[in-house]
Amino acid sequence: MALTNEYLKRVYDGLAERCANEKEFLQAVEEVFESLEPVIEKHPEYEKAGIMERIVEPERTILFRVPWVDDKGQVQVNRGYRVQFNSAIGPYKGGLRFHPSVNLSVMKFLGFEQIFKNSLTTLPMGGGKGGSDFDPKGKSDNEVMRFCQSFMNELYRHIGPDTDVPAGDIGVGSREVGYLFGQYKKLANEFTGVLTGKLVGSGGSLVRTQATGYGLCYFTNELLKTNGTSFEGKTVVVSGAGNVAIYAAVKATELGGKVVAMCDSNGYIYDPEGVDIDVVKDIKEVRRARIKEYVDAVPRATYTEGCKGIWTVKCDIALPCATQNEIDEESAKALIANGVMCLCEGANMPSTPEAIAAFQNAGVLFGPAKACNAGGVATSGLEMTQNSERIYWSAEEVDEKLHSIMVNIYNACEDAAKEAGKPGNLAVGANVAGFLKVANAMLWQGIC
Ligand code: NDP
Ligand code: 2IT
Repeated sequence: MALTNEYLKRVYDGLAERCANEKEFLQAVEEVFESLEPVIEKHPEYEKAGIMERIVEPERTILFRVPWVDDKGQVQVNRGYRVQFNSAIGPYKGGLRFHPSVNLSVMKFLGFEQIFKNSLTTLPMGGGKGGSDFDPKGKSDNEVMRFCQSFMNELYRHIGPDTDVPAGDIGVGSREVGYLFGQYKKLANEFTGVLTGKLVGSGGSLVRTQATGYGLCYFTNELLKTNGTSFEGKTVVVSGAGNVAIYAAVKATELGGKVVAMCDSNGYIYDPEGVDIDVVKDIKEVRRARIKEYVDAVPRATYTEGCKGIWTVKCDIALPCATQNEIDEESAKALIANGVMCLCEGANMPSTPEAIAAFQNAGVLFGPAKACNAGGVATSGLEMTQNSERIYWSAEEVDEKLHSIMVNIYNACEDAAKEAGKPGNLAVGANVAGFLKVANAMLWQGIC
């Protein structure tokens, strides 16, 4: 679909010219702009205040050198990023990704999406993202520690509990957050909630580890319920085997689904009896090994090289939880041909625009990432609240709040989709509902 609104088209075309090399960023912007056409037509004040020109430009982009010494005594240099995208409704908030594919385009797409996702949570958090092209895979703990310390030596001057609060994402889990937090504490000489995803007992919130995966299933469950069904008895495919995938698989199983396939970037496992999540946890969380080892522990399962093949596994519900653009049109068609009835996105932007169109045309129930995976950052927001209050909530209390936030997000998306004349289109609903609060805050704060 091409943009028809004159203002949106002008802003998008200008951006496409200036950011011609930022493919992922332009993809994320175009998807949001397409959804916002009816809103922009209805609110000429947004054009007058240059809201769209401003919202696509990060407030600040920090790019820095991260030098460190490997175990052989050799100097290594990586690139560090922090994109402080929008602070209209709160301090910048969003994860850090350590992966060789990280570049400015990836950082900006993630930061841009984060603005609307954080708005949907209803908590006071602006949007940001950061990371590095550093690859933690195959590095020793000491190498990871030295890298994290060097990364924080620069980042610390740009962040703070009321300024910018990073967290984890791909390649950044509890180990990395620990090293980053330790170095921040040393440099700033303060113990504050400057990062989320901290160790429970050292400022961290219960349920943050599980939150993205659990939240994804709470959202999916609402969508299924609205359509008169549930996880009960459904076959589920979950891509990835990291933080989001593992806890999505746990909750989907708890809600009565049978998870039959999971993957990492090398290949996928198929277990017709239902994946034994404890085995996956041991491989990925404890031993940091490869998913193919699953078949050593569970001989009834099979392993296939290549992660794309996971989308040829027959399922009722698909939960992509690995990375951006992991589902292209061909994979979408394979899922549809195999009878998928619901797809909810745990990863950020896992479906290409062509794949989304295919799902929507085929009547597949579709839950967009910025709504479906908002449970992670929402629980980060709850961690910030606990840190400010200098108090810890019980697991039950956090889980209950997470659950009600996800139900509220689902309802907000449904209502906004209806209001925008696209009932049932949760992708439109998420963009519109997320955008309005940010745009109105920007209007209220003047041109800044
Ligand atoms: P992890 O690093 O814990 O796990 C990532 C998983 O995805 C691994 O199994 C990894 O395989 C696989 N993966 C990563 N990159 C690729 C790739 N290019 N091709 C195929 N597989 C890949 O990350 P998370 O689980 O935290 O993040 C997964 C997704 O969820 C990301 O899109 C992230 O942005 C999103 N997300 C995360 C949140 C969080 O709270 N952590 C919150 C909201 C969204 P391998 O081990 O082989 O690299
Ligand atoms: O994409 C995301 O929302 C995250 N990686 C979580 C961010 C956070 O601040 O908890």
